[in-house]
Amino acid sequence: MIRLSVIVDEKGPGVIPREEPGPVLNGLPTTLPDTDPEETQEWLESLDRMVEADGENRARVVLLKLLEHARSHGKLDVSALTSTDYINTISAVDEAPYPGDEAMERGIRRMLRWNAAMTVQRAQRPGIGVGGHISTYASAVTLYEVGMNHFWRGPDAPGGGDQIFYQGHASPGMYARAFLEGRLSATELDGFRQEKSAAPDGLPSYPHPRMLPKFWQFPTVSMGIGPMNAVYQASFNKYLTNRGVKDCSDQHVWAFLGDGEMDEPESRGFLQVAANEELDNLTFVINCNLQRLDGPVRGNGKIVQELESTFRGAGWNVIKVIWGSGWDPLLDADKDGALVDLMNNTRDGDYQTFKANDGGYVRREFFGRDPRTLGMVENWTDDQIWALRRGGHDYRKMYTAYKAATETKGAPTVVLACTIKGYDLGSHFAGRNATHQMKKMTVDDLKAFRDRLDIPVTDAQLEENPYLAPYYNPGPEDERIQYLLERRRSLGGFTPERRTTHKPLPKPSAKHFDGVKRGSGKQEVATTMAFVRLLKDLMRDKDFAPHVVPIIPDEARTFGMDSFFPTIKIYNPHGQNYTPVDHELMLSYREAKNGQILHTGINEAGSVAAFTAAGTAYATHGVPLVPIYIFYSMFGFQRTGDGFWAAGDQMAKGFVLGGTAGRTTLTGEGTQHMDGHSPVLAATNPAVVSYDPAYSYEISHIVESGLDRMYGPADENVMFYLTVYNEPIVQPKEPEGVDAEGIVKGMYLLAPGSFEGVNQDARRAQILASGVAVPWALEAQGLLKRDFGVVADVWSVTSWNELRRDAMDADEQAFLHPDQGHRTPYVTARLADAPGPVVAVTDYMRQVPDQIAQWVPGDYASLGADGFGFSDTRPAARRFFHIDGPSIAVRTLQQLADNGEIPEDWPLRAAQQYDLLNVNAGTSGNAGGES
Ligand SMILES: Cc1ncc(C[n+]2csc(CCOP(=O)(O)OP(=O)(O)O)c2C)c(N)n1
Ligand SMILES: [Mg+2]
Repeated sequence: MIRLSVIVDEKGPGVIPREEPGPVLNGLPTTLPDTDPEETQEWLESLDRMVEADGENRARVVLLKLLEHARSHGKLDVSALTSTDYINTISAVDEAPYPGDEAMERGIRRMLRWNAAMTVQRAQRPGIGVGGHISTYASAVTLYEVGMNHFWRGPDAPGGGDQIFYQGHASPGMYARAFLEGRLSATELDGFRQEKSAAPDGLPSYPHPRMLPKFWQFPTVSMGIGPMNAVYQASFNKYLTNRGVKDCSDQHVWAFLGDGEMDEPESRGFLQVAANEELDNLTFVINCNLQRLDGPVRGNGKIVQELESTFRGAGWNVIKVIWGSGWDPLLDADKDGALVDLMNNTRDGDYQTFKANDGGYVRREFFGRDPRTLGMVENWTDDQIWALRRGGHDYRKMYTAYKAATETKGAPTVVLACTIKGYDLGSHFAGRNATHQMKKMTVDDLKAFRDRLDIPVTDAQLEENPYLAPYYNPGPEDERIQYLLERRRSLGGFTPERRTTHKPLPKPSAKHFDGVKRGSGKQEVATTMAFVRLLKDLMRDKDFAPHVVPIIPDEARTFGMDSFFPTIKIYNPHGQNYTPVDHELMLSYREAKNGQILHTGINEAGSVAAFTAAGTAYATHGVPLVPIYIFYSMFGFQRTGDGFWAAGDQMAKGFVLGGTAGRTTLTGEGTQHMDGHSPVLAATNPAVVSYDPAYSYEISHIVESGLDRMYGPADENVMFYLTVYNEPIVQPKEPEGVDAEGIVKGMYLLAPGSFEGVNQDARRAQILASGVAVPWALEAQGLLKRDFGVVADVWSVTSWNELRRDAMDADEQAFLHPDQGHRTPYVTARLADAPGPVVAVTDYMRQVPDQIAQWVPGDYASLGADGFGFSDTRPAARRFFHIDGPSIAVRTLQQLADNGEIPEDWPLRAAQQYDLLNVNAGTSGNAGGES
C-alpha cells in the first residue's frame, strides 16, 4: 500500500485509518471515466500477482517507480505523493563530494560547541544567573557550519550577501563563532545577556538588531516571525530585482527554524506565497530534533512526515535528511524493506527515548522489533549501534542537501534535518525533556564534554569554579582559525553582519507637499482621501517616486488607491497572463512584473513582513525605501502587533496608515471593525511615532517631518503611524502662518475662541481634540458660546503620544539632572496661559487623551469611546459614547460649575436642552465614506 499518511495509529502503523477505498480521501473521483474496464482489470490483477509473487515491498517499489515515471512524462498530470518513506530524500549514491577539509572543520565545530556552551554556563556564575540555551545550538552546529564554510555569501560577495535568519535561541553559537573569528572578545561573551550592566560589552540574549546593530540583521526569537519575514524577504528581493531597483539574483534567504516553532500558524501561513512566487531564492532549514520546550513535538506521530506533507502540498521542494551515513549500508542491505518499515512505523516519542539511552536499548527497542532488522545488527557492538547518527549531524549529508536546495529552480526548498537536542552534551542533556531549559553543566559534565571535544582545559580549571570554565580560542595563527577565516573571506565576509551605508533618499520637492494644504474647497473629502491625494502628488516627483513601496492588503478600493493600479501597477512576479475583466476601463486592474504596489491579498501579517523587508532595505540592501502600508486600523497593531514589534527591533522606517480609524466613524460596521484603541496599541511600540491628524494640511506637515526624521540628518529608525478616517468633511485650507512646529510636536491652537458678542470677562475653557473629533470640538465651541456665553479655545492635538513622550523626556531629564533645571514639557507650556478648565475628546477610549493628564496645568477631563463598538449611524454612536458636540459642551459646563464659575444647574439645563441621553438626538457627523 502506498502510505499516503503521516500518523502512526493503532489500526496500522504508518497509515491513518483511511484504508477503505472511497471517493474522498484514498479513492479516485467516481466521475473519472473508465473507457476500457477490462483492460483496467488486467492491470489491477497483474499488480495482485506481483504482490503474491514478489511480496508487498517489491510491488510498492514498482508502483512508486511507476508514479515517478508517469510524472516525468509531464503530460500525464498525476499528482505527487504528499509524503515519502522515513528515509533521506537524496540517497547515498547521489551524494555530492564534500569540498571542505573535514578534520579542520571538525576541530572548528568542537571549539564552537565548547565556547557556545561556556557562554551560557558562565552567564550562570553567582550574582549573574541570567539564563540562556545550550541544547538548541548543540543540536544545530552542523546545520550552521556547513552553511558558514561552504554556502553563505557575506556582505562583500560580488552579488551581495545572503540573508540568514538564525534561530533565536541558537544565538550563543553565533557569538561563539564571532569569538573565533576575532569579532567578539571573551569579555563580550561574558557580557551575554547583560546588555546594560556589562556595557559596552553586553550581548543581547537573542538576535536583536536594535540592541546589537552592527551584528544582527533579523529578529527571530518570537516564534513564527522568522518564517514569515524570511518568505517576504525572499519575495522582496525578487521584487527589487524585477523592478530594476537592485539586482538581488545572487542573494539567497535562509531561515533556520525549530520543529516546535512550525506549530505557530505564522510559520506555515505563507508557504503558498513562497510557492506561488516560485521563490527559489529561499531555503528553510528546519531543525527536527523532535523536541520543543516541554517535550516531544509529535510524540505519537512524526513531525518530519507531517511537515513533508504540508510543504509538498504547498508546492515546495522537500529534502529530508533523516539518517547519517552510518545507516547507508543498513538501508542498502534492506532488500525486503523491513528496516524502512520500522523507520516508518516508529513514533517520534520513541526516537527521542532511544537517544536518551544507549546502544543496547536501541538494539532491543528499535532493531529488536523485527527479527530481520535485529539480524542486520547482530554482529554490531552496542557502541557501533550507538554511533549511528541522525542526518543533521552528518556534514556530508547536509552539504548535499544545501547544494540541491541552492541549485533548485522554480520552487523554494525546505530541508528537514533530524538531530538530537542537546547533542554531545552528555546523557543529562541529550534528548531529555528538560534539555531546552538546562543551562548549567556540572564539573563531571564539563570534563566529559571537554574530553569528547578535545579542548585543552585542565581538570583543575574546571574544578576551581565550574561557572568560570574558560573559553577556548587558539588565536589567529592556529590553522583551524586560519581555515575558518579563509572560508569566510572567500565567501565574501562574515555573517551575521549588519551594515547601514546607503545612498541618500531624494527628498520630494516642497511643492509636492503644498497641494493638499490648499484644502478641498467645497468638496467633502475624508482624511484617507487627503492622504492618497498627497501620495499622488509626491509620486509626481520623479526622483522620489521609485523609492515608495505601497503595501495594501486587499483594501485599495476602500482607501481610494485603486487609481494607482494602472499607473504604478501591482507587482506580480509572473506579470499578468490573463485579460483583466475591466481591461477597457481607465482604472483597470493591472499586474506587472515590474509593478510597484505590493498587493498582499487579505493578509495583514504578510503585509507587515513585506513592510519590514522594504523598511529595512536601507540596511539589508543599501537602498533607502519608503514603505507605505495602509490597512483597516482595527487589523493593524491589534492583529499583527508582534510583527510591528519585530519591525521596530529590525529598525524599519516607513509609514503605516490606519485607515477607517475611529470607534464611531466607520459607520455601520460593528465591533470587530470599530477601532477605539489602535493609538493605545501603537503607543506601546517605542519605534512608532503616532499621529491622529484632523486635516489634510496637518497630514502634509506630518509626512514631511516623517521623511525628514527617517532619512534626514537625524537618521531615526522610526515608523510613523497615522490614523486616517473615512468620514467626508470639508478639508480647510491651511491657515495663514500655521503653527507647523505645533502640528509636528503634537498640538496647536486651531480655533481661538472669539469674544464677538460676549463680554471680555466671559467664562473660558479649552477643548482638546484629535482626528475626526476636531469638528465636534468646534461644534461644542459654537454651542458653548451661543447658549451659555462661554468662550472656548479649540486645539487640534495631532499626537497625544508625542506630547506624552516629550513630557516624559522632560521628567527624565529633571530626575537625572536636577541641577540643570526642569524643562517644561511642550504640552504644559502650550496650556500654561490658556484660561479655564481643559476638556479632551477623541474617537478612541479615554486612555488616549489621558496619556497627557499629569502634565496638563489645571483641571482636566476627558471623553472617549470606551467599550465595544457597534453598528449604527455616526451621530447615534457619538451620542451613545457621549463624545459629540453637545456632550463636550455639557462636560465643559460641568467643569466650570465644579469650579464655581457658573451656576451649578447649567450643566443639567444644557443636558436637557440637548436631549443628551437620547441616542437619536445626536447630529454630530456626516454620512458617507467607503467601508
Ligand atoms: C511566540 C513564542 N512563543 C513561545 C516562545 C518560547 N520558546 C522559546 S524556544 C521554545 C521551544 C522551541 O522549540 P523548537 O522550535 O523545536 O526549537 P529547538 O530548540 O528544539 O530547536 C519556546 C516555546 C517563543 N520564543 N516565542
Ligand atoms: Mg525542536
